Amino acid sequence: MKIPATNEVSLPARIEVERRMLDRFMLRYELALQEIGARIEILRREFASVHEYNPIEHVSQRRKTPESIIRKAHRRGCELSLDSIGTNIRDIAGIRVTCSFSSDIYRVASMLVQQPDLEVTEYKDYIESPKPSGYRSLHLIIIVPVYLSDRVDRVPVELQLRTIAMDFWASLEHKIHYKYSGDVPRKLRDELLEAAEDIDRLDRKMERIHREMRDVKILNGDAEQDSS
Ligand code: 0O2
Repeated sequence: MKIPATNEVSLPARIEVERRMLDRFMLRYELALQEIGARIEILRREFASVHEYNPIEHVSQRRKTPESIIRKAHRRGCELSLDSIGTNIRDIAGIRVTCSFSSDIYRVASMLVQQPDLEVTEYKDYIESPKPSGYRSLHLIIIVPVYLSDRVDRVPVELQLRTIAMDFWASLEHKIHYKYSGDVPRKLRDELLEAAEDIDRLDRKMERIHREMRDVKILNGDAEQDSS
C-alpha cells in the first residue's frame, strides 16, 4: 500500500492510513497463530484418542505489542519500517506449548516439523544447551502458510516448547528480571541458576518414573493403547 505524500493529505488521514497498514501487518501474525494453534490442537486430540495419552498440558499464544516490537527493532538496530521489521523480527507471533515430560517436547516438535507445508528456519535447543541464566526450552521458528483470498502469506511463528517445571522456572525468572529491569542481584541470579538445575534433575526423575510406568503397562498387556 502506497502512503500518500505528507502534502497530499491531512495529518489525521495519514495517521488513519498508517493505522490500517499496521492492523493489516499484525493480522497476518494473528492468522498464523490461529493456523498453528489449530494444528497443535488436532495433534493433541488425535494423539490422546489413539494413544490414550496427552503429551500437551497447556498451549498459550501471544503477539508482541507494537511497543515491544519497536523496542526490539531498536535493540537490533533494525530500520523502523514494516518491511524491515517483518524480515528481521521473527518472534512477533509466539506460541508456547507446555508438555508433561521432556520426551514429549521432542515428540510434539517432530510431529509438527514433519508437516510438509511447514518450514523450520531456526531450531534452538536450550534444553541440550541451556542459556547462562539457566533457561531451558526448545525454540523453533516455523514458517506457517496463511491462505488468504488472493495469495498465500508465509508468516514466521516462534514455537517454544518446555515442560511444566521449565515453565514454572521461566515465569518466575521473567518476573524477577522485569522487577529488577534486567539488573538482577548476583545472589538471586545464583539462586535461580541453582533452581534451574534442581528443575532439570526433577524433570529427569519424572521422565524415568514415566518410563517405568509405561514398561509396567506393557508388561500388563496395555501396549496397544499406549505407545508413549
Ligand atoms: P516475551 O515476553 O516472551 O516475548 P531476543 O528475543 O533478542 O532476546 P532471540 O535470539 O531472538 O533473542 O531469541 P531467544 O533468546 O532464542 O528467545 C527469546 C525468547 O525466549 C524470549 O522472548 C523469552 O520468551 C524466552 N527467553 C529467552 N531467554 C530467557 C531467559 O533467560 N529467561 C526467560 N524467562 N525467558 C527467556 P522475549 O521477547 O524476551 O519475551
